[in-house]
Amino acid sequence: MIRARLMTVLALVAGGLAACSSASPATPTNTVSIGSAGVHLGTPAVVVAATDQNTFNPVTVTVTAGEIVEWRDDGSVAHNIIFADDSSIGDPVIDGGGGSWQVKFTTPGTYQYACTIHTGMLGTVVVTSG
Ligand SMILES: [Cu+2]
Repeated sequence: MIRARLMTVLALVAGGLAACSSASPATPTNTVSIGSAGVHLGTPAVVVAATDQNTFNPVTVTVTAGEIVEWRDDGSVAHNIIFADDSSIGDPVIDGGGGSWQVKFTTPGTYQYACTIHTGMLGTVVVTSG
């Protein structure tokens, strides 16, 4: 009985490790629709504030594949959004005073991004399969 339980635990651990090692790094290439500044794709599932304190708030957001994330800058400092795995899809500038930008994420994964204007201004979008 004890041995059977131990085997179950080991199997769960092994399964967890296998799931981790098989996950390839998420790359945004060809997985998103990009709205240029001021052009909206639709109603966002979540809005991330780019703040005058040089933070993204919330730092990490989770959406379901197909949903839209909007970045919005209601402060006075301009920011940008550059994705770690593909800088070509980023937005060069989101102006303060209500500037915004949207991305529709269509592929599950973890997408890390940064504002390259401000060192350490980082954020993550987690896209689940729903
Ligand atoms: Cu910034």
